[in-house]
Amino acid sequence: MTKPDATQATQSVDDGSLERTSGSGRMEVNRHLMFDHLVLPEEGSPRECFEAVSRALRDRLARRWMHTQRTQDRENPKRVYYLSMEFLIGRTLTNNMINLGLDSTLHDGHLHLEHLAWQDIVEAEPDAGLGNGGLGRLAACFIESLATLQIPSMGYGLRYEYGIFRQSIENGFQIEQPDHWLRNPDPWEIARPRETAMVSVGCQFEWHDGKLRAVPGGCTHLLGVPYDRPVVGYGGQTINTLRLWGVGTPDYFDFGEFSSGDFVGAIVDRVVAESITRVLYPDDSTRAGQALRFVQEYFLVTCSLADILHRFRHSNEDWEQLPEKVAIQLNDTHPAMAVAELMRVLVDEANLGWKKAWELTVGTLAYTNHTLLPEALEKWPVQFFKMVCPRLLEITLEINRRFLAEVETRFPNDPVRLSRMSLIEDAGEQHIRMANLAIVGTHSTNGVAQIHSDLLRTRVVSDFAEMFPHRFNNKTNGVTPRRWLLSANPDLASLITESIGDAWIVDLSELRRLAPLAEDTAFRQDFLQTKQNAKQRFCTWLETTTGQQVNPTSIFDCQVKRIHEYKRQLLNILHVVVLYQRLRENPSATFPPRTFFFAGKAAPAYRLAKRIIKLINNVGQVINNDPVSAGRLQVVFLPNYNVSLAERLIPASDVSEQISTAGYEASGTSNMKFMMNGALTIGTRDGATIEMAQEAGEENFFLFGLTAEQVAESRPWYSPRWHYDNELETRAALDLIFSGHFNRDEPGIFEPIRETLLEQGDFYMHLADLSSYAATHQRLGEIYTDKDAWARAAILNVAHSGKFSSDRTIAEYASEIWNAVPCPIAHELKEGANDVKAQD
Ligand code: 26V
Repeated sequence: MTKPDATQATQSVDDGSLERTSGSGRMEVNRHLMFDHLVLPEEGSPRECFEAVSRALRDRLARRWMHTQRTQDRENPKRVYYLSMEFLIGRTLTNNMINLGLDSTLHDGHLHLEHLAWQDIVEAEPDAGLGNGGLGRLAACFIESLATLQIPSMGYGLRYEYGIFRQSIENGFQIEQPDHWLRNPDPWEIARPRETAMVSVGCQFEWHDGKLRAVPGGCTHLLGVPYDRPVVGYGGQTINTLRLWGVGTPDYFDFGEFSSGDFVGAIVDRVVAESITRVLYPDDSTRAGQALRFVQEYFLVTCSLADILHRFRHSNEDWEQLPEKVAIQLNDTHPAMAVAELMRVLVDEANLGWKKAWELTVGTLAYTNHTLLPEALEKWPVQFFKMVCPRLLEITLEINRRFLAEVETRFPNDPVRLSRMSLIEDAGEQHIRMANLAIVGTHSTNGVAQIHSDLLRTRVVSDFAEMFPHRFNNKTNGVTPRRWLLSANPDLASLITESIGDAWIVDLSELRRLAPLAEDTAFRQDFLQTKQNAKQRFCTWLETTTGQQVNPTSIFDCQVKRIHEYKRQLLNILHVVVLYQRLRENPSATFPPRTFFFAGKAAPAYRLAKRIIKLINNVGQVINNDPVSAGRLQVVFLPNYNVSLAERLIPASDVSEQISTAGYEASGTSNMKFMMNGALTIGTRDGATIEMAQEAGEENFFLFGLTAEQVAESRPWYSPRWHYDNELETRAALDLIFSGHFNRDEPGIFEPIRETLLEQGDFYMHLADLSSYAATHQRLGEIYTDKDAWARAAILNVAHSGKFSSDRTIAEYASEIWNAVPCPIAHELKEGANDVKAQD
């Protein structure tokens, strides 16, 4: 390798167009290694090389990014804002390279960083795990699709210094460790201190000369500092922004106390205030009853609205135009305070008058619901509002007063309805019902799969659907095929492109053209070979990183998602025990070898979910080592499930487990990723799985179990005991588990699970579905041994997965909720050369 010198570096960088990169790409990277890290290229560590490659890439996209923003400013189109407490981004480097069209030019053989494998550089980037699960990952897929569709848009979220906790498994138990993902500087973020927003906390107001004024001394002020991340659309034309807010405190923070002499108190307050964006809440189902979470939500809403309205005012004179120029989507109720905050700005600051302000607020905001679990519907103590944002409480109470008057007019003499629909829950401590506020204060409420939208309308908030039938609609979720197929599974992506061209990358419905190839023997062979290669790659990775060995010819059966009772990992492991029992009773029984992969995190406070993790690990420990099952049944719990692990595992999977109690999984999105990657689904009729089976044809699917209606109907009389008493295999499996077979040295540890299943009514109806689940698995195993039949069904699944692209979902949001259209960005050819020159 030649030694770089500064002259060589600066001379060569002027040929940096996005389209032709190989030679100069190396020099840009070398330059960053030298000037940012003071190391020679051959000495760069994986982390240093990652930063240098990322910075070189960021240099390349900077002009396009600015150009996108300038074009959007000039054209003043309608902009879409996606407000979310979570963005589960994962890694950024590979994704941005692919979307910029640079994947084959910057890495292997071009960078001349021969001392490192490209994969080591990629893996030096930590996952940005700023989300809990599906809701956060959906937000990340959506902003990528918005950029790909060239829709002027921005994501707004929080810059948590600690993302979702790192999970390790010790003696079968989940251990949580902090995820300090920002320990090293992140090349993908750019701080924008000049666009800092001011947030006031705890302000009291008084009327003064007919205007509302903050009472002096009664407020604390926080700063919202924007950190921007580029969101590169496929093709690299549009580069939108994800703006994450970090908290800061002004220099005069708590000056009152400071000057009165309490120096230490003032510093402590500052430290407390600066913790607001420290950590992501790790609970994806039950409301963590903590004021800090409330302040986080308030902080996101006030910073983002101030920023959005500032941008709006910059290009528009008239507030009347707000709904024509701005669409704000609320990702769940987490940012639902936006209803009250937007009213505050329009009434108190713009002096518009209540009626006009309300019309503009409802016209601008829209709300997406992501859960049917009643315990996950947010309710905030009125006391929190009083302490943090008393003006928003006044406004919310006024919204409620006017709304209930309207309800009374429509449905006179129905006090029970009034109390159900009220924004205030009055049982004991008063709470604000955030879902009610979100429905009343927006023009659209959508669910995330057809069944979920239907249940939302007919069961969960039926009073509201009766009141505002036109506001309710469905937007079935989708995932971005760039990350989840093109990038995660390059072999399958190439096979597809060789067969039908590459239009599928931006129009996933093109995959339909694969359907006839399901009958083509050579294609089936290639398809199976691609899967086998992916499995082999996964095994090699697993062995080199953990030492664990897995049989690459076994069926890879995967359930990867948050650990939650309704998702029923317990049903899966019960079935594994049923299979084990069969082998114990009949060691010569034949079935194809299976590996059951589990991965997922349990909320740290969710005791039963953590006990389910322990059960899975203990069952694995015994089954993997028992001569009767070893080599035929294997259970693998992969620790620390995150986006990057999903990208490795999903391409290698044969079977996707989507086995929630019907009526509880709003949509699911990993189900779609598995389908695109050629796994077959075993699942209940729940969430988007129903629509997937409709697309693929039920004959290419393994559906089982009670439907949502049957679950609801049978609740009153359902008896898990009946199944225990009458189903031999069910009883044998439960008896084996609760006899202590899997916990010889840990007596009683699975007692909470026994109680849930057999004493406390088995709320999620595991035992109701176990026998049909086992029978369906039996059929699945038989079909797996018929390679042609399996390949045919898997190809047809891929071919019919087109509907589940987030491009389709976003196009529907754009036309049916936001009324937003693309704003194409024209780039001069070769402007990349100037990009780099400009810095010299
Ligand atoms: C609630 C809370 C409460 C406070 C602490 C933090 C936190 C975080 C999340 C939630 C609500 C989670 C709802 C959710 O994740 N729903 C999932 O959304 C996916 C995308 O629409 C969907 O595919 C899944 O079926 C659904 O469970």
